[in-house]
Amino acid sequence: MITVDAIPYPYQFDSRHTALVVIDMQRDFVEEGGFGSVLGNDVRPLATIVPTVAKLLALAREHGVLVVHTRESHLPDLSDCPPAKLKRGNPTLGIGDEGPMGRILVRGEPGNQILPLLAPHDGELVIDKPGKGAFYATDLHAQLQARGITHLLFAGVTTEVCVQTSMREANDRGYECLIVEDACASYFPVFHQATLAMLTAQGGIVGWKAPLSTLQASFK
Ligand code: C5J
Repeated sequence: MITVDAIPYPYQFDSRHTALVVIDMQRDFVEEGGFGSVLGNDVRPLATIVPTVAKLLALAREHGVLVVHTRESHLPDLSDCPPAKLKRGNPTLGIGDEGPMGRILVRGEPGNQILPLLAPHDGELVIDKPGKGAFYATDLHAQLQARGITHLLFAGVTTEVCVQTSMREANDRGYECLIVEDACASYFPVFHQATLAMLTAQGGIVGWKAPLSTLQASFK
C-alpha cells in the first residue's frame, strides 16, 4: 500500500488497483496555433505542465499503474454531439469546423491527437469522449471495473472543465480520487486554483490533491 501525504489527509492506494487518467492532452488544446489559442486563450499554462505530465506517466508506468488517456472528440458526422454543445462557444469557429489543425474536436484529425511527447503506449486505454466527463457515453467505467480499479489519479486539461467533471463523475461511481495538482492546468489560473480548493474542501468532498513531487516521494 502506498501512502501519499496529500490534502486534506493521507491518501492510500495499491498500484495494482489504481489508474492514472490523463485528460485531453490534445494538440488543439495545448499547442500554440491550435483551436484553444485561435479562440484567444493563452495556452502557456497548459504547455507548461507537459514535462510534469510526462514524468507522471513515467512514474505510473514504472510502478504498474494502469494508464488511461482521454480525448474530447466527436464522430466525423457529429451524430454524438448534442445540438446544445454544437451551438455553444465561439460563433466563428465551432465543433466540426475546419480549424488550424483539421476539423475541430473531430476524431482522427491532427489537432485531436494527444501530444507526441505524451503519446499512449501499447496496452494503455484511450477513451474518446463526446462530453466533458470521461464517464459520459464511454465504456470507461466498465473497462476500469473489468481490471479491478478502485483508485484514480487525475491529470490533464482543463482543470475546471474536463478534469473536474471526470473526477466528480468518478467520485459518484465510488472511485477514490486524487488530482495531481501540478499535472493539471487551465487557461485561467484562478479557475485552476478554485477547482483544487473545491474538490478537496469539506474533508475531501470529491477527493484529494497532491503535487507530483509528493506522489513521487510516496513510492520511495
Ligand atoms: C477540456 C474544454 N478538455 N475545456 N475541454 O477541458 O472544453
